[in-house]
Amino acid sequence: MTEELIQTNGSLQEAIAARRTFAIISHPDAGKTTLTEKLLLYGNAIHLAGSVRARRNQRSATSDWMAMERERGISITSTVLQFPYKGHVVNLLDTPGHQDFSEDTYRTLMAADSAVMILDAAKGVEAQTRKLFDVCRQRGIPMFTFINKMDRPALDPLALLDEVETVLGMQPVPINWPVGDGDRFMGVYDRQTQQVHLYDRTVRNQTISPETITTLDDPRITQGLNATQIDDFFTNIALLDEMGMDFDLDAFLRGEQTPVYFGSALTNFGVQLFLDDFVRYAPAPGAYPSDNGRIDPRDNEFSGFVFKIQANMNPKHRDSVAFLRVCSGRFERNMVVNHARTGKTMRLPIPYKFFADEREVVEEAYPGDIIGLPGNRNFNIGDTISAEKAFNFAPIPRFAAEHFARLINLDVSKQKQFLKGIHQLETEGAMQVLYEVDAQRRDPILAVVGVLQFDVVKARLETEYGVAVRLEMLPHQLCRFVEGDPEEIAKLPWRFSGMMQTKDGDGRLVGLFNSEHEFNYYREKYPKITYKQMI
Ligand SMILES: Nc1nc2c(ncn2[C@@H]2O[C@H](COP(=O)(O)OP(=O)(O)OP(=O)(O)O)[C@@H](O)[C@H]2O)c(=O)[nH]1
Ligand SMILES: [Mg+2]
Repeated sequence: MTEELIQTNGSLQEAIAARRTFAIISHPDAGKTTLTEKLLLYGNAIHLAGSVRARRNQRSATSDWMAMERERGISITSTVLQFPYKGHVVNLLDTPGHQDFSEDTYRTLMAADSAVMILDAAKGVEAQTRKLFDVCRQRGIPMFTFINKMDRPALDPLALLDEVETVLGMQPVPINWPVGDGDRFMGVYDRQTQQVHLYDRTVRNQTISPETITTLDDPRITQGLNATQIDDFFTNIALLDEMGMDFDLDAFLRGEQTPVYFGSALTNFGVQLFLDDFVRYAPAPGAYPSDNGRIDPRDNEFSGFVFKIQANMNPKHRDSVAFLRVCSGRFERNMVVNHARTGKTMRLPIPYKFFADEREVVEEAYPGDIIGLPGNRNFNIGDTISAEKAFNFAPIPRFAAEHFARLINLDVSKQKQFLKGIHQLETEGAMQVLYEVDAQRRDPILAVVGVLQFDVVKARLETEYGVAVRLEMLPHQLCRFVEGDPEEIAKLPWRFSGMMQTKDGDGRLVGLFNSEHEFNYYREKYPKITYKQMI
């Protein structure tokens, strides 16, 4: 596990100033998990980097710990990793890129003070990157850009910058510039120090890449490049200076500028330069809005909110863990806190610090830190806990489900496990659970944002709860809370049209509609009924 965290027995202010809490976001496959792994390598938190899709006898990536993630080589759920680096405490959140899991990514972004957006150098700004970028914009958090996979044939770096500017409407400021690309990607030129960092590759890219630091007149820089590449490189770096593309920390913190780093997470080129700048420029933990005003991290009263719940992370610990972002004050083990939603108080005897699926009990935590609270404590995503006054941080919205399926337990003798499993997965926000009203069958109906969530629920019920299930897809595409006079609601042609009346866990009526078109038709025809978005 990680080396001991820097002892911050000093003031709360010092502890806050040392913290950097950020999420890595991008379109699927741009290299978030690979970069995470390499940041851990350079942060000395792991000694050998694993790969996302590991071959037998080879390490796999630390942050993709779930069996299905390792089998498919994709991230399904976000992962929390904490490690010390050069006098700072870094809290890193690796997120899934696939849009079917975007609700998880969204929740995780709520816990971050800044984000690193990764672009694939051959693809530029992709659809999902744009959506996640919008979320970061709404939260107003500053963003770094890492242009990854430079070890493959890449788009022209200037064209990539142009795309960031036009598509995302943010001024990109290249902090470094690539020397070559593809097989001829030698390293990067650091515009601030005017030094060139040339790297050598290592066996399976598992260890830190040896680096040569030199100046622009070193003939080794151009050895591997052809005449056009040499010409482009020198023309471009001169052009960037002429264009006055200089980094302005305040503009970055306001979200107007994004510093851009070129590199390759796979071969480790440019990773350390990025990490060093990251701890230097990324903001320390900021204030959060609540129904009790903005909560400043320097406030002496401890407070935080749950942004993620996850069970069965490690075969040794099959418990459910609520992940809490500390927002203000100092958290201490055994503290008694208010749980605003239930109005109860509780003691927190076992707070954990997480490193993917590994955990360690901590005695204290500070704003920006993420702690795991184990045991079934009736936590829901979005819950606030605080040491003195009870209040609520701004709620975390839910996404509207667009896919529905009946979930059938194939082994009746496992009914208890089945119910336990779906209750847990629903608490985690892996899906929403509905029950058909007046139906003969009591099979739950799962409502999800993306169909891959069905696969995850099925696989997790099988591996974590030992229950075999079958999913029966339903044709519905949209759901709404339906409210109003029951007689009026009964007039809707539920059976005739194939629409479905269901109830959620709180007993609220949820209508499933076959299409947006159908929904709009009935909404106009039965105006006395109120339809509410599930968000
Ligand atoms: N050539 C090259 N391949 C890379 C680089 N970074 C990542 N990859 C590969 O790209 C694939 C996807 O990488 P991941 O790190 O899993 O990407 P991700 O963004 O975490 O993907 P999701 O979490 O599923 O969205 C893997 O096969 C990586 O080995 C890079 O710098 N160069
Ligand atoms: Mg990943």
